[in-house]
Amino acid sequence: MKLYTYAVAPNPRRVGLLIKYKGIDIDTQEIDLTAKEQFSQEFSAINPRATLPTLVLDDGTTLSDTIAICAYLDDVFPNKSVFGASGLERAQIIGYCHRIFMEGASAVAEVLRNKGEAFKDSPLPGPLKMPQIGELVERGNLRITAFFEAMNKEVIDKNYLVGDSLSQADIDLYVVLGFCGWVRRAIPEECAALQQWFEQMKTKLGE
Ligand SMILES: N[C@@H](CCC(=O)N[C@@H](CS)C(=O)NCC(=O)O)C(=O)O
Repeated sequence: MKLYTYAVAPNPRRVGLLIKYKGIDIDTQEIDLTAKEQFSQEFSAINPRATLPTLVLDDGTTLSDTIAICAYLDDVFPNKSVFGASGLERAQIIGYCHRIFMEGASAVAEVLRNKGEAFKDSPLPGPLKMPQIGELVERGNLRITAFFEAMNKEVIDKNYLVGDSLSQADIDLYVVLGFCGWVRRAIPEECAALQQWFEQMKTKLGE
């Protein structure tokens, strides 16, 4: 199999930290998003959605959604599973990953991509061209505040979001809290449980 990635970007980081935590080795190629390499003819033939990460299996099957890639890799490399010890834990972990993506990552992307030249005509990932909407920057910031508050409640008196070991939900929350920094949003002081959880997770992930 081969992983196409751009290691510093948030969705690729969700996979990168999973790979690092599990200590697995995968053939990897960097596609430079700042150079718009995702739109090259060569990469468009691999993933017409032009997004990263993308995992191509040996039989040619392509996975182009982070949660699908993570679930697949966890299944193929079961050592140190990050998808739970039971069916219920697996469901809870996937639920958190979805929520963190929808409420956190997409709020940050709303702020980041609806202003400035870098994402002009490209407020959404992929080849779709459309105008930026300035008002979404303000709404995105409100959503980030709500995300911090909601996640603060989720981690009170908890080492991990689900169960008693590190999961993909923890990796995703850690990555998205870091992504908030891209739009100069730090975890607020009043979210002390979340600040503490983030610092502890940094150590656990060897960051
Ligand atoms: N559906 C994808 C979305 C991944 C995504 O948005 N990746 C970003 C990098 S974090 C990307 O490829 N952006 C390409 C672009 O901005 O054109 C997933 O869940 O993995």
